Amino acid sequence: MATKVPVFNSDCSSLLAKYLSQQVFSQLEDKVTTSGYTFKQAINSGLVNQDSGVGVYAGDAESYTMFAPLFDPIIADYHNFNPHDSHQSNLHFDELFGLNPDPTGKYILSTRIRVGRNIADMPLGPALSRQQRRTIELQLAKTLTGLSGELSGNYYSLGNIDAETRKQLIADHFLFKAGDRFLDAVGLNRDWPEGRGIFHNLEKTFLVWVNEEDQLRIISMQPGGDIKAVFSRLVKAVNEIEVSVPFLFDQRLGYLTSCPTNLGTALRASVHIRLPKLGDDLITFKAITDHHQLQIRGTSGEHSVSEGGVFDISNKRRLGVTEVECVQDLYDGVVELIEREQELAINVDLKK
Ligand code: ADP
Ligand code: ILO
Repeated sequence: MATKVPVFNSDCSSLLAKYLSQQVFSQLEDKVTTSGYTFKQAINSGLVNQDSGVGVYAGDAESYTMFAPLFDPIIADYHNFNPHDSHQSNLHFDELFGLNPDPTGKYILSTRIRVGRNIADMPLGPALSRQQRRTIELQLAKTLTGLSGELSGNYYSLGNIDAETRKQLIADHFLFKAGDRFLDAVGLNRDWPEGRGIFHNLEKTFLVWVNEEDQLRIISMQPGGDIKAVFSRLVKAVNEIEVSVPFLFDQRLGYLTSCPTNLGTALRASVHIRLPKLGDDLITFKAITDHHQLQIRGTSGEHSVSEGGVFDISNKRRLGVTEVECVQDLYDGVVELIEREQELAINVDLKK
């Protein structure tokens, strides 16, 4: 007799719960990829964490084909991308329209753009062995410390960073947190902290996270709202790293990442922006972010809350759109958010 499909809590709204039918579960429950990643591992995070938005992770490139009866509808739903759509890349930052949506610096505290990357011919993080993770760390530390000019910096293995410095790096938004329960449930925290680390230049405007959710998170960030400057530094870094590190890429799905939300461009362009009035008018706030396909996160990243009226606003779609379009979405949305925030502030003043 077929095993019964897992039951979700009544308030669970993950894409896993939406698309894991009895038929899909029966079709996939015993499947294992060649790197030994099982379907049960792929769905475990969403079962353990019923507050997941998505709930699944891939363990390797093959997960995206073998588990397609579940993954394809999740990808289509999240990215508005259908199985026959194709993905195009465009990293020509000069094609971005607009420079700084907040030239006086009243609203935008900082801008950050990151891409996720993984290494060709390697499993993704959830299925990596301890030895593979160590090999990747060594390879990346060597490549990154060979960069020059504005990109030159040092690599710090997580285990060698003292607790105080680590805490400060996280508080300053430069370093990933430990113990993420979503990653934990898919085995992404195995052997922690071994094999993980951070590379950064002196100014901390260019950073690379090694072996967190993806093998590389390439990050460009700086105070203020000069989105184009941040984007151009990111493109430069990605192009230089790619010369020595072949990235895992798929014709249909673009850059492959362990979480399906990051497929395609794997790019998240965000601003930390102070919007106290819109923060008190969530209906208007959400209407604008939905219109521009933007996501609202808290001040300390995903699954965190907003502090002092500061929000993390970023592009939601990453697949089936180019890198330039992802960043343009952020730019256009931020312009409208600032206009609306100003109008709300004037209305409040008039009522006084
Ligand atoms: P990711 O960007 O990798 O999807 P998170 O949402 O966890 O992951 O964010 C990682 C870190 O980057 C967090 O500390 C978050 O506050 C910080 N961050 C994101 N956007 C910005 C920004 N525009 N300015 C400063 N820090 C940011
Ligand atoms: N698995 C989590 C996170 C999804 C998207 N975020 C990241 C960091 N990939 C969830 O389903 O909510």
